[in-house]
Amino acid sequence: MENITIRDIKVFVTAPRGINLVIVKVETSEPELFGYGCATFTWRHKAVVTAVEEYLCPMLKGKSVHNIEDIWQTMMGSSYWRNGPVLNNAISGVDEALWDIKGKLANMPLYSLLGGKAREGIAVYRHADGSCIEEVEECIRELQAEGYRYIRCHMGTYGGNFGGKRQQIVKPRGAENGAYYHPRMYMDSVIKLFDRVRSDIGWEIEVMHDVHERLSLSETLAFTKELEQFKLFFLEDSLSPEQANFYKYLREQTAVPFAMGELFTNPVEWIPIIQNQWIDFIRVHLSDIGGLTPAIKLANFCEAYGVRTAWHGPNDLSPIGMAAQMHLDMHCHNFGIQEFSGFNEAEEVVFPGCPVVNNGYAYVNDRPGIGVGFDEKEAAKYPAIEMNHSWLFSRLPDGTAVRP
Ligand code: GCO
Ligand code: MG
Repeated sequence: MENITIRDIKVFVTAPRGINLVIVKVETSEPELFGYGCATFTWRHKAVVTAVEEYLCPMLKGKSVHNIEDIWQTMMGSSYWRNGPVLNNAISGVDEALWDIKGKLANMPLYSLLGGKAREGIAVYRHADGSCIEEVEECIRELQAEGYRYIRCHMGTYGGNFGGKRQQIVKPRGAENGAYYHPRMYMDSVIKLFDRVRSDIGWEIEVMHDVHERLSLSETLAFTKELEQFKLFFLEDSLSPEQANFYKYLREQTAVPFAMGELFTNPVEWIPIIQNQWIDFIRVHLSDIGGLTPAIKLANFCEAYGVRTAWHGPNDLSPIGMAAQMHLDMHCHNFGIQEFSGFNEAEEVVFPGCPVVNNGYAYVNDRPGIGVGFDEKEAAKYPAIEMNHSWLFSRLPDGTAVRP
C-alpha cells in the first residue's frame, strides 16, 4: 500500500448557529486527500484548539494515515495523564478525520467500511420543551406533523428551571446568582406533564426525559416509581457519572429503562454499568471519549450485554460529528435511537452533505468517508463567539452549587 502521510493538521472554530463548533482537518501528502473530524467541546473550545495545534499536530506530522489504531493509542498515551474531555475531544478531531480519509481511500461511505448496513434509516428523537404544558404539547404536535415518533419532553428545560421565577424558590439572604431549581417542584411538574401528554396526545409516541443529573438516588427512585405508568422509552442521566454505580439500586427497584453516558470520558465509568446491565442505552458523546475508534469498541462491548446505543446528539455537536455517529447507527446491530437537534440553514451551507431527515428517519449520504464537507470560507462568516455559560451554574434553593 502506498504510504500516505499526515502533512498538516488544522483546527477551525465556527458558530453558524450561535454555538462554537470545533472542526479538525487532517491534510495528507496527497494534495486532494484530507479528512474532517469533530472536536467540539463548546464550553472549553480554546483549550481543545491549543491541544490540537500545540501538541497533536507537531507529534503527528509525517506519520502514515493508514494506522488509525496506532495513532489513536499514541495520542492517548502521549500526555501520560489522559481520559479528560479536552484531550479526548482533540484526539477525536484527528481520529474522525483519519476515518474520513480511510473511507475516501476505500471509496466507501463509513458505514460500508465498517461492515455495511444493519438498517436502512436511523430512527431519531427530537426535543419538545415549553414553559407550560400547552406549549410542550404544541411542540409535540408540530414534531408529530413532521413525522417524528420519538419525542423527549421537558418543561422549563433541565431541572424544570424557569430561571427560578416560576417556582417561587425561597433563597437565603445573599444567595449567589445561578440557575436555581427545586427538585420536588421539578419532579411534580414532570409527572403532571407526562400525565397530560399521555391523556391529550396518547400512547402512539415514544417519550423520554432527561434528568440532567438533577436528582439524588432516593429522589430518582421515587420519581421513577411515579413515571413507570407513562411507559417511557428511557429516562436519561438520572444520576451523575460520579454516582454511576448507584444505578444498581435503581435497576433493582424500577422498570423504567435508563440511558446514561453523555458525560463519560473514561472507560472505567462505563464498564461496570454495562457489564452489570444497569442501563439500557449508552449515550456517550463521541468526541468526548476520543472519537470513532473507542466508540466502535464501546458499541461492540455493549452488544454483548444487550445494551443499545443512543449517542449524544445535542446542538453543541457539529454536523460532521453527527454524521460520524450516524454511520455507526447504520452499521451497529445494537443501535437503539439517535438524538437529533436539527441543523439550521447556515450549518447546511457551512457543512455540505449534512444528514437529512424524513418521516422520523435520518439518512447519511453515500459519499466516501463521513460524507460531510466543510466550507472554510462560509465558516469564516461565523467566527467564534462568547457563549453564555449562565445555565451551567445550577443551584439548589438554599444556594448550594450542584451539577448542571
Ligand atoms: C442532551 C444534553 C445536552 C447538554 C449539552 C451540554 O442533549 O441530552 O444533555 O443538551 O446539555 O450538550 O452542552
Ligand atoms: Mg442529556
